[in-house]
Amino acid sequence: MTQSTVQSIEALTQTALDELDSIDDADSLEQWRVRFLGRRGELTGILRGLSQLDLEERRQVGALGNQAKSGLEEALDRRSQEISQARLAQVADLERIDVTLPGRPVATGRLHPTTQVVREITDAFVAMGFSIVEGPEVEWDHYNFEMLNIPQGHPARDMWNTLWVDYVNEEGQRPMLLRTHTSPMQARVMEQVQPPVRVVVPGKCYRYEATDATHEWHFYQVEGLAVDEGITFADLKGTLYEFARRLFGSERKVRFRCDYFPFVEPGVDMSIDCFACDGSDNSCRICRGSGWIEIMGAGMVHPQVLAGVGYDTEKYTGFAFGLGPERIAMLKYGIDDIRHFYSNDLRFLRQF
Ligand code: 2NM
Repeated sequence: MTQSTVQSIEALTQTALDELDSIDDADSLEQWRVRFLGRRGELTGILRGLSQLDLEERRQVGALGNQAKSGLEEALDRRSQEISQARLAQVADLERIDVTLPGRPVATGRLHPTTQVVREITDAFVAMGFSIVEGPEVEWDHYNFEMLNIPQGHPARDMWNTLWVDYVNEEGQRPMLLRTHTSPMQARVMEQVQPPVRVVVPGKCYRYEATDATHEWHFYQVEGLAVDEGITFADLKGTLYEFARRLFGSERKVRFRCDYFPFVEPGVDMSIDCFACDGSDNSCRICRGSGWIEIMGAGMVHPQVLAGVGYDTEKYTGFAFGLGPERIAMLKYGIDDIRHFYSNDLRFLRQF
């Protein structure tokens, strides 16, 4: 009896130690502990049978059993430590950063070339005391045309091929449209505030037009307006000259010629001298040998427009101007087709 109990304790200890060697996770380790050392475990089972032995045998086998038990407990502690150390090493390995690897590039966005040029233009006028205001892209005929001295049936309406909103009022008219220029906002400003007024209005405009290299059906405009007592054509010239030098270089010359816009009188267009050639190159891509590049329209605000917003035309005069930022960007960067701006081709956009 004693002999077989001793043998089974030894065999059990050996089995337990053998199995412990192949355990490498905490869950299996706990199962092992329950199986061999738990209250209903195999070693406990053997030791419980001791009560049937006589006193001397019980003492001997009991001592052996306790020895086996503490041996297994030590082995368990050791294995448990080995397992958690291995686990820590594994985690450290996963988290190790190889600082010699090349970095992953962060893809950054950028401002659209139109936005960049719009800001460059408005910055120039802000520096001269103008404020920036913005208005709605869906407008009333009233602000887009009527208030700007372009009544219904006026032949000048043909200058703007309009996209009308499909809304018909009680009189059977379509009074709503996509603004064809940003000037309706100038009318809104004048309606709201008395002079002095100095504003620039950047924004998107729409025209019902076939597109080609120099025409888009939607495009941006920056328009400006200054109204005060004693404003003259000299103020217009000085302001726009300063603008031209700031955008195209301090050595620029400017030229004004007569032009027609129904909301101004007199109306002009302004050109700068060609920065690509001296005007003698008939094949110059920019000026085609003329030596001049037209960059904007302008004029003295028509008294009819001033009166329309309730200004005292005996007291106040003003000048206004309008230009296309895409055209300015095309000149500055040598872009040959306006359609590049809104085709969303990253090969184009990433160049700016
Ligand atoms: C241009 C050319 C000339 C202009 C006029 C006005 C307003 F509202 F004051 F009458 N706003 N913008 C104007 C004048 C615009 O663009 C080529």
